[in-house]
Amino acid sequence: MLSNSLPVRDFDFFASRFRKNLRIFHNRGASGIDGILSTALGIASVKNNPTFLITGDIAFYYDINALLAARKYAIPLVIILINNNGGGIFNVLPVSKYPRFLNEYFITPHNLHFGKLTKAFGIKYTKAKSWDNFIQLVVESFSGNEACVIEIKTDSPKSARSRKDYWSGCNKILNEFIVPPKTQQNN
Ligand SMILES: Cc1ncc(C[n+]2csc(CCOP(=O)(O)OP(=O)(O)O)c2C)c(N)n1
Ligand SMILES: [Mg+2]
Repeated sequence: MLSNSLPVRDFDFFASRFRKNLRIFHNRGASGIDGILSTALGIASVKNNPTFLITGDIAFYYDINALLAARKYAIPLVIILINNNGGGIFNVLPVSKYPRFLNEYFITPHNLHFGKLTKAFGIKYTKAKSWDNFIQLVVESFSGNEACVIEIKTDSPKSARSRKDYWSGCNKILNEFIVPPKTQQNN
């Protein structure tokens, strides 16, 4: 399952088009970030295949009480928590031009310790130390029979800059291929 905000957008933009055996769920509706974890647990509780949730930190925190159900019913959901310490999406929206309001009212950084929070619910937790380590943790999680959280810490302003560079690089390449239509000459 994909959470709202950047996870669903990034998946849309960057997921491989060649892996067709994935089944994707999401609560699109009005793009709410509430109830994401509960929905994913509901899905994982009735599926036989490994089920993953890719979520941002604020969406995860909104519904963190659902971890109690995860433990009580031993639901084997693998939660991939992308922690950029707030609503990173706002760094790429027009509101990012208003630094006076951006942090306090939109990004809302919290500095929460998700390791401690997750463990307080009795849920297994690991933090990925590198990309290779992340892949290894995901592979290991396949064989688990209970919920677990794999946290990835990211730097939101840095990611916003990488996205900008990526898209301007794409524009540059595309512009080289697009021949502008010839302007009509008046005789
Ligand atoms: C219930 C609800 N409250 C508030 C919002 C407004 N909102 C949209 S994205 C977002 C931040 C989400 O942060 P996170 O889950 O960490 O994802 P990120 O933007 O960092 O990818 C908020 C608060 C919403 N969509 N739904
Ligand atoms: Mg976030």
